[in-house]
Amino acid sequence: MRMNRLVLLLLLAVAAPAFASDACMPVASDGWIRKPPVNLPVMAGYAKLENPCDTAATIIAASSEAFADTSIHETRIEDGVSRMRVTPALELAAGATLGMEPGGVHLMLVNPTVPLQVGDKVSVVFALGDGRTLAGEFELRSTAP
Ligand SMILES: [Cu+2]
Repeated sequence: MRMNRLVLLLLLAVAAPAFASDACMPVASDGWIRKPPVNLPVMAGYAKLENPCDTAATIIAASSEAFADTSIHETRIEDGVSRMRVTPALELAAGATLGMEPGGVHLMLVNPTVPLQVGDKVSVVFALGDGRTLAGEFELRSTAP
């Protein structure tokens, strides 16, 4: 039952951006979500974002059916203290690769809408500045790979 629902969410997210399918798109790969050691409603997600196109792209938002709230954060050291803040936009230059990694840019995933366990896969949809969307698959893991 639970897996069926996740699969359905995944299919919906992949099927939605049906237009402009032949145009060059950035790619989100190697997505994973760190499951907190205790049952906290906040998780961090990471992925590799690549722009293989010859024009720049901008990621302006992220969302997931599996979480009530999803945002893009960046961790920075300010005055010796690690702080997170919401990133308004991620610029991906032509040909650029951006690693969302612990200690840097990450997804902040708040309040899961379905019970999530290690090994589950959820879809996260990134909104581009030009109106297109790109979906990435994120696997729940207990620690870093
Ligand atoms: Cu954060």
